[in-house]
Amino acid sequence: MDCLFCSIIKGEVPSDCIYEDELVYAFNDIDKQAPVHFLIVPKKHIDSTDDLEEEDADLIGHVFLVAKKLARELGVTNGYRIVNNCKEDGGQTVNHIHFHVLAKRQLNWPPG
Ligand code: D5M
Repeated sequence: MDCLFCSIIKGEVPSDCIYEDELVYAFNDIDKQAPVHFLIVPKKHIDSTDDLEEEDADLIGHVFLVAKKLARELGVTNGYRIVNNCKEDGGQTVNHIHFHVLAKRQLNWPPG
């Protein structure tokens, strides 16, 4: 199976990595939508949020704690947004679950 984010995690495709541990890989988004915009990607290949199982609960909790830690380390002091696009109507374009973290500008609501 060809998966862009699996290739990035393996180092086969270059990325601007900002953090890695045994469970997740984080790198700056190539199509930056805010002064801070990075992706946190579980190393386990899961297609989307709609494909999560009970056993993935701790992994997804870990993603959010890494988001908080990295936001602090990047000097984010005024809040941030964590986005997960799920499947076609959710706007997902890469079919490996990932979480966008956006910060350092006022983000609008509702999303488009
Ligand atoms: O978001 C998929 C995101 O992945 C989108 O914001 C662009 C980003 N992307 C795609 N290819 C790369 C590479 N090679 N490096 C960094 N970022 C990348 P989605 O939620 O699926 O629409």
